[in-house]
Amino acid sequence: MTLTTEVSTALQRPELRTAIPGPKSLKIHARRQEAVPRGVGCALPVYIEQADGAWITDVDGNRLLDLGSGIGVTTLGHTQPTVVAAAKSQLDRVTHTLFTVTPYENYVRLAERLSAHTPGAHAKKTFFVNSGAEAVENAVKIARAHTGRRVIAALDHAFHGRTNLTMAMNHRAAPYGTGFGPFAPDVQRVPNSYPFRDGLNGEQAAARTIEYLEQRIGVADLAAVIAEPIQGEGGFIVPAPGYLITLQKWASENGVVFIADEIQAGLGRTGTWFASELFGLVPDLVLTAKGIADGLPLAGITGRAAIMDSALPGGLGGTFAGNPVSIAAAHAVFDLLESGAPFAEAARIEEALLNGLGELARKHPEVGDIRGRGAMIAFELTEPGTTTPLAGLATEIAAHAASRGVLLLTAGSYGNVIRFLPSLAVSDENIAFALEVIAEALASRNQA
Ligand code: PLZ
Repeated sequence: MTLTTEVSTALQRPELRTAIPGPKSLKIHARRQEAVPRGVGCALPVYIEQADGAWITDVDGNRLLDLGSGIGVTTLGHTQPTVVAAAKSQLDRVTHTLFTVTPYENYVRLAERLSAHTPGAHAKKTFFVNSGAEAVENAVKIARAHTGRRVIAALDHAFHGRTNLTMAMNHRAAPYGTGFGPFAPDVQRVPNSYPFRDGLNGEQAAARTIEYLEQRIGVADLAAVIAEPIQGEGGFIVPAPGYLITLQKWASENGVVFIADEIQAGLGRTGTWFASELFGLVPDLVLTAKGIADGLPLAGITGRAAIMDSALPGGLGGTFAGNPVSIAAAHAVFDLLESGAPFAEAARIEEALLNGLGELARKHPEVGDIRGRGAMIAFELTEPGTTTPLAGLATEIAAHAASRGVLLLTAGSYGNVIRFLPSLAVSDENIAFALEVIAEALASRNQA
């Protein structure tokens, strides 16, 4: 199994030829400001020409260590050779017919594979759409059709997308919802479990959530509860043990569909096929996207067969939904995952990051919380000994890392989280370098 190319494995540190961003990137960026609206944000204005494994090469010839993987998409590495080969070979055969007009077998086979690998041995069905937000939208349609109920409950600190329905489900108004209303009705948010901030154990946090569900919404109107098993944009919040399973049990006793949004956490990212497994969950519906095709657009909705068949024929789909090239790439991803090797890499990365960050926290009390699983690890920056967010420090660390050739993403409802979402091709040496660079940023703050 190859997760890396020869070139990328050889590289231990970024290779910088210019300041970051370099002159060519800056020129393109100036054009972009004229051509593209500012609402399309930009974490780091380096313009990319080529990418392999955990490395991105920009137009100025700088090779940067990518610890974000396009927000958790190229989990098996950029331009992973078997994925690229599968997509190329599919391109030569057929690129589009539309599955709902004249279907193709690779769609059916991927549906079988996703149904086989999602948690639970019950009968399942799967269909495909183009993006994570679309997967969430479709899960809501199905849950409503199945239950005959209206309301969808999402958790505090959640992120589910940028469409009209999903932006009503996000925790943060700015920038995701501000000015974009009116919002979809019958979406309610309820408290989550956030051990670092609420100090509640799983039972207590679940009791609080359930009280909101019962009193504010009422079971008679509640179609579904949707949860990211580990919250992504919210800052890799790992719920207290027992929280999610208690919530799932309550949902199943009350005829409420339990939806796991595995869009960021699923498909090998946390060292298991699905993050749900870490919490013993068997969700009614499981949503996948991002890493499913290692960079090609695709998303899946998998669920109990009886629930999935609630929509009328023609009620689900979309022109590009289940594109054959994306699906071919996804089969290569599944082949790699079935080999088991990616899970071992995720476990290795978890160990390297948790050890390194633990050391960092001992020297720098601003590192208030370290959490996550597998190659989905984050730390939250707070005033020492408190939960007061230090958002500016997260921005400073990311900016310093960028100047040293390491692409780090921030996250969190308070903007004070640094998250690692590397590809599984990242080496221990790469991680050590990234941690060194973060330590530099923290040390320069202490001197200031
Ligand atoms: N659910 C859990 O993480 C996308 C957002 C990037 P789409 N997260 C990255 C950005 O700033 O737009 C995401 C997610 C979870 C749903 C989504 C939405 O997936 O493929 O971006 O629509």
